[in-house]
Order: sequence, then structure tokens, then C-alpha cells
Amino acid sequence: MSIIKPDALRAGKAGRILARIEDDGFRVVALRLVRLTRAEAEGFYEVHRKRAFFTDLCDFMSSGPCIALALERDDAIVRLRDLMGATDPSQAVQGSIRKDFGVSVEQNAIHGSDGPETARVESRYFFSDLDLVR
Ligand code: FUP
Repeated sequence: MSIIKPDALRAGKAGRILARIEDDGFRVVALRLVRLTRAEAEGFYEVHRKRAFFTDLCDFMSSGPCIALALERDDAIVRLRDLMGATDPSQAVQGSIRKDFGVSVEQNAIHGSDGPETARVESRYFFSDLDLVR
């Protein structure tokens, strides 16, 4: 499960980011352009509610449209995290999506699930089983 974040859409980089994802061998099984409400952003990042950055993060994630993606490929979680790069774009490896498109640790262009169970929960947040096209 991935989200191309509002900063990337505002900058007109969503297509390029999706191309990188496809070029790396991922199959898109569901895709949705969505503008999260503030409450929906809070729900998505519920695990971070106690963190100092939570309020700003939810403001940002509900500040404009994003693209939710359900993705498949072998070793998808690890491969997507490699492709994204570190959370902080300034720490991300050369050639990673966050290095090339991220603006800051908050506005870092893309989200990727950190494990298989998180991916299932996050996918259900945006998609029903009927939306998944295999
Ligand atoms: P990641 O799994 O790389 O997306 O990173 P985390 O789960 O640690 O963080 C989730 C999101 O919180 C990040 F994408 C951006 C945001 N964040 C901040 O805004 N400030 C921070 O100091 C850390 C994370």
C-alpha cells in the first residue's frame, strides 16, 4: 500500500513517481485519487497520535489530493521502502523517490506500508476487496 502525498501532486510529480513504481516491477491493483478530510488523515496516522509532529502531519495530509495505490510484486514491502528511501529526504539514498521528490521529513512525497499486516489495514482504509483488480 502506497500513497503519493499532496506535496508531490501539487508539484506535478505524481506521474513520474508512479512511473518509478511501475519501472521497479510493481503492479497497480487499485488506484484512487482522494482528498483526505482532517479526520481521515488522523485515522490513517493513528499510531502517531502522541508524536509531536502528528498535528502538522495531519494538516499536511489533508491539505490537498493524494493518490492511494494498492501495489503487488514479490518482496513488495522491502522493495517499496528501498525505492522510497529514508523518511527524511536529506538522508535518502541517491536515486530514491524521496531524495528526488521529497521536500522535508513531513512533505516526503510518498508513503509505503512498513509491514504486511500494516499494508492490509492501510489498504482497507482506502479500498474494498471489489476495488482490487488482479
Ligand atoms: P515512514 O515509514 O518512512 O513513512 O516513516 P514514519 O512511519 O516514521 O513516519 C510517518 C510519517 O510521519 C512520515 F512519512 C512523515 C511524518 N514524520 C514527520 O512529519 N516528522 C518526523 O519527525 C517523522 C515523521
